[in-house]
Amino acid sequence: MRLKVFTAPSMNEAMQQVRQQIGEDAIIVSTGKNPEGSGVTITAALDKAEPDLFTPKPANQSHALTTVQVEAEEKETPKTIMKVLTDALDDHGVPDRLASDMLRAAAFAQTEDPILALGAAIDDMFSFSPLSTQPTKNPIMLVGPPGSGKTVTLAKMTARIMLAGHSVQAISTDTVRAGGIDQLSTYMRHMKLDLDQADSPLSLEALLKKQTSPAQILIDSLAVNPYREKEMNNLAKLIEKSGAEPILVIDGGKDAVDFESTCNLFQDIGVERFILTKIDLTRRLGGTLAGAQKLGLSFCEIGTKPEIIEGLTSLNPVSLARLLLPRDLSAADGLLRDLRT
Ligand SMILES: Nc1nc2c(ncn2[C@@H]2O[C@H](COP(=O)(O)OP(=O)(O)OP(=O)(O)O)[C@@H](O)[C@H]2O)c(=O)[nH]1
Ligand SMILES: [Mg+2]
Repeated sequence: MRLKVFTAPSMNEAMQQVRQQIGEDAIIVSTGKNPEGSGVTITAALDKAEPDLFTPKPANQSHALTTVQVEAEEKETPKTIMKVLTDALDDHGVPDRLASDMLRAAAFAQTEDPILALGAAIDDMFSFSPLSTQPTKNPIMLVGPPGSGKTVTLAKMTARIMLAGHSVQAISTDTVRAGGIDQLSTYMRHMKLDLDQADSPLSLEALLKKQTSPAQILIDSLAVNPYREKEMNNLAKLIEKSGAEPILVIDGGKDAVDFESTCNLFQDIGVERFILTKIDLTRRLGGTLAGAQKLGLSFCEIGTKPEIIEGLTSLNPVSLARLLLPRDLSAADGLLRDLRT
């Protein structure tokens, strides 16, 4: 592991030195004011394959280090902000290249608060498009693979919109699966709403043409296997005939390849943002981050619990940073509690 300290008048110039001398793969270990004068310092490592150097060692432990390494190691005690971020991204299985880019962007934030630094990096590198608080002109259709949480998410959205004082027209197109209609109509009955049904693109189109009230129209869809062309074509027709915005509902915890290939197929039928469900069951978000960033998909909302009331939360760069930083269950529970308030 090679560590090197770079000193420059500004963070920008120091980062340029890092890039020139170590390259794009440099891992930023710490940043801060130059303790010996004006300007800033960045401590960078070539890779993170040998984490031992990052762990503070007992003072009497002897080991051969270069002057630069000793200097850098002294600065790493106690745990630096960059060490906190490196560990968090590593724990989430964020692919090395993306983690390195995120750390670099976090270093630019020039803050000692890990949440703000990571939030700034996320703000630079990811996009967010939460659900509108007002009814949208076009219907919203929730789409996704089997069991991802489409129907429950639709019920959560309905509850949230109604609590905000707006009306909702819910339509199910899941007329094939046994119990598909029953599940949603039960939720709707609890909210004293009727559920409309459409069993084909044409019947959906006809139903929507009759709609005159300013209600938010929410459409539940039949699960599709994104790798089956016929199923995706049927879904594409429903989207086309309804003029709805398709929002992908997908559960967390997939690896980067699975997440990206699934999302990519839904992108082909018009998806631009996704709701990430079952966050309460998910411990690693590296695959989601990698896929979202690569495809340019926007984070929309997260499903934080199976219950309908307050089970859906909007995300922004800082709340995503907070979601990434805690590792243990109790910390994550605390975070989810915070997110809901
Ligand atoms: N823990 C947890 N469970 C959730 C969440 N969202 C949905 N679920 C559960 O996931 C299961 C599937 O949810 P559904 O809403 O029926 O999923 P779906 O995508 O409509 O399923 P199909 O229509 O069969 O494709 C149910 O048991 C839900 O309670 C969540 O955010 N957290
Ligand atoms: Mg469903």
